[in-house]
Amino acid sequence: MSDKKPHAQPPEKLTGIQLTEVPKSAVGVKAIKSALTHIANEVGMAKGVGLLAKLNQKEGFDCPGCAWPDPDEKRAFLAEYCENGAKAVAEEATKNRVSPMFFATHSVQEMSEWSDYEIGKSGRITHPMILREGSDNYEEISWEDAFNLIGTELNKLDSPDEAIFYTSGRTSNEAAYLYQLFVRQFGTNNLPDCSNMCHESSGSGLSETLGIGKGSVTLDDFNHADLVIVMGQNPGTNHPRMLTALSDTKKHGGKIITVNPLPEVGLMRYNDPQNPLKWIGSGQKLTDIFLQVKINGDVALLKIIMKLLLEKENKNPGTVFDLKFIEEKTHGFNELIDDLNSYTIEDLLPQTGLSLSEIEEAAELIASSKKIIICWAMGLTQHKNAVDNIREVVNLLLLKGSIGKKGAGTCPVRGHSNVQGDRTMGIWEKPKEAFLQNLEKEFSFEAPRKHGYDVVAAIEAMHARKAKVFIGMGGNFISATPDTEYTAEALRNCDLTLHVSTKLNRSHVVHGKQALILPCLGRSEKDYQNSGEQFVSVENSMGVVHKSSGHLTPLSNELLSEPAIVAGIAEATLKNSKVNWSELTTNYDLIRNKIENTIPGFDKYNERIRKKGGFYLPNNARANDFSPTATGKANFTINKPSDIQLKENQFMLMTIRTHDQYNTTIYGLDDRYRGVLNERRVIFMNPDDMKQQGINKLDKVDLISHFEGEKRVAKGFLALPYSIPKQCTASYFPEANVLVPIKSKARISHTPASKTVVITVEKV
Ligand SMILES: Nc1nc2c(c(=O)[nH]1)N[C@H]1C(S)=C(S)[C@@H](COP(=O)(O)OP(=O)(O)OC[C@H]3O[C@@H](n4cnc5c(=O)[nH]c(N)nc54)[C@H](O)[C@@H]3O)O[C@H]1N2
Ligand SMILES: Nc1nc2c(c(=O)[nH]1)N[C@H]1C(S)=C(S)[C@@H](COP(=O)(O)OP(=O)(O)OC[C@H]3O[C@@H](n4cnc5c(=O)[nH]c(N)nc54)[C@H](O)[C@@H]3O)O[C@H]1N2
Ligand SMILES: [Mo]
Repeated sequence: MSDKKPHAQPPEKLTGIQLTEVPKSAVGVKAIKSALTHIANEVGMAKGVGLLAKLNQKEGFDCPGCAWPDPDEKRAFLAEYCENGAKAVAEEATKNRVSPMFFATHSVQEMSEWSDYEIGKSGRITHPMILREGSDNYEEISWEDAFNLIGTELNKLDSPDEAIFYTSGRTSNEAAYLYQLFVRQFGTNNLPDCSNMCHESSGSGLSETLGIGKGSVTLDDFNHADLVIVMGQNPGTNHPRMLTALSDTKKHGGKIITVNPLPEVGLMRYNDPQNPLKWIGSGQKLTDIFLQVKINGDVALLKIIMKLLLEKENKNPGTVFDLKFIEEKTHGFNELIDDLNSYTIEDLLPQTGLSLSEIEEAAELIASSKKIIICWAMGLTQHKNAVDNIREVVNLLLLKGSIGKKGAGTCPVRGHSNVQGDRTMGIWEKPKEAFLQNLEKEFSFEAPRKHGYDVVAAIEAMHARKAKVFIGMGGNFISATPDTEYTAEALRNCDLTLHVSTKLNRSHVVHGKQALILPCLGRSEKDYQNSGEQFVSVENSMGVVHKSSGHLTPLSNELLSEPAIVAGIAEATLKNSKVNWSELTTNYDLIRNKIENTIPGFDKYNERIRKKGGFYLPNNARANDFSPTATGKANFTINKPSDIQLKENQFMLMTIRTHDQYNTTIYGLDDRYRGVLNERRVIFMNPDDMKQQGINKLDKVDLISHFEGEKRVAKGFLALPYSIPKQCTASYFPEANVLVPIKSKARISHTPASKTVVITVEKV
């Protein structure tokens, strides 16, 4: 093998940018055209349309796109999908195949020189593959040999804590449950997951304040809200079906405030995809008040809003705050008021980049609204003070009594389609004692108590050779994680890296001494086990657990389901397990029975999961009960604005998604809603900042991140003037991940701070 190491970063090559006007509204004809083009190219039209008809229907399969819920009642035939859901399905059902012949033809080094787009478009993996030590090409391996090799490597470790078991968020409840059970029987809680990089800050902030780490609203609440505030989220791209819910809020007379450094098109105007008469034209206005906040200015903004509300409340007591709710249900109100009084608006204002009059207008609307929903995603959760962001959101809702009642509450909008379910199933490095005890009782073993590594700690452990085997249940670890070069060293330090995957990705080429790829069935495919055809279940962003049944014939006879793969690994590894792994996977009802016996909320799981639309899990915050918190009440908390000080010529960089990607899977090279076509290596900048730096439109620049005296460089980006606050910039994930320092993470949740990267921009 050559000394050259396979590339962990996408190549620096530019692809030929074209700029267009930023569209005025989202969805509409272009979205439908784009969806159909992806379907036609990847899957073929006839099969593709059949697939879409099954998507998110009560008898169909769950969209692998996002975790936005389906309507409880009416579901339009052929309409519960969106442009990006169609792209997600097209990616999975693609005609392209990565076969043993493909691997024989393309070395690991060669594939690492391709862009993520090219890697992904190679297609679905058809056979289990192994990269042997010293070899530059993957070769076929039997399932049995693969399982035995894994068992041998795991049992060779000095301690079970030397293995890392990562999970991405597409894994079904059934597979996730078996996986965590196997890992705990093996003897570790090293179960980091994509959630650590995603909504962990929401979980941390919400559990402490409201006693549940999940959101409290249901889809129907959007029909009853006076006001929906959307913070740090781009639903037009990442949760397109949410636009229907926002549109419903408007239809019922509610208002929308958007808080975002970018005027994301989808939030501004929208054409209803389910009403063809409305596909053309300028669409419906969604956002009533747009607060173009500076990156990481949210705590400062929320504090100003709460100070303005306090002023109004003091003038007319009982008209702004819900005093009865505060008195009966909450803890720490006086401390919050003292904290608010310790700040002045003048001190806070510069962090927001907004004028006081803009904030006053928003505060007025909040003051007069009784039922408020606050939605958020990565714009709030990926900062050093991300947990503060979430807790400050909760403070505002509590002041208004906007929780635990119809039309009001918390709405952290989840990403991966089953990321919430995976956590419910025990994919967590910090399991609760009661959960472990239930497992022990049901399966007669001693579960480990020591907390495991989260994503950042896992990378550091592999880097230090404290962990030597990496197993990924889905996902694309090298491209999703921060500090690409550091993480690559960590993975290369491993004795074995193993990925259970559907499609080829960069993590397959940045590998340990030996590497395995185990190909699995996708959501859209039928899953046959000994007792016949199986279905799986998933939990959406609003805590509804429902069924998902594949529709397509599996692309290769060699694929196994995720539960079957876990069972295979478990049997080859565990010598004294009392679990009959292969029997459990003959019929997933048996796994669901075990879930019912060990996890609260799943009574009569097998019966209720067969009901159309599934069932809601219990949710104390929704039920206006905060007894699970430490104080037994909903807690007000004291939070800190950003403490990042930019030096002269420094900028804040947020790493975001284009309209044409699913995390690290690149569907295409366009970001249509931001007017950028055929190029991903761009940086959006404020036009005045560009002038000041002497940077012209489309100049080539290098991005250099600065953290505790360390520098990291991403080369060759095109500068684009854009509507973004001063000193704020944006670039795309995963190209910019190399700039995110491993140690730059949120307090408490440890989520990488991928939205607050301090950079300088240097003209090449
Ligand atoms: N098509 C598609 N769908 C997806 C995904 C995908 O990649 N593609 N990914 C899925 C996953 S896993 C997730 S987690 C979600 C992600 O969904 P989003 O969170 O919507 O995704 P991002 O692109 O990270 O966008 C973050 C948004 O926050 C804003 N923002 C950034 N920093 C700040 C800040 O400091 N304050 C405020 N107020 N706003 C800020 C950005 O301008 C941007 O609009 O989407 C899920 N759905
Ligand atoms: N800089 C920066 N970094 C980020 C983010 C950011 O905003 N900025 N966002 C973060 C967030 S929110 C998240 S959630 C993570 C995402 O991190 P991951 O979940 O690790 O990444 P994905 O790109 O979603 O994983 C895609 C891969 O999953 C595999 N796959 C797809 N479907 C299936 C399936 O059904 N089963 C199995 N076994 N495998 C499957 C395919 O092989 C595909 O290549 O990235 C994080 N990283
Ligand atoms: Mo995510």
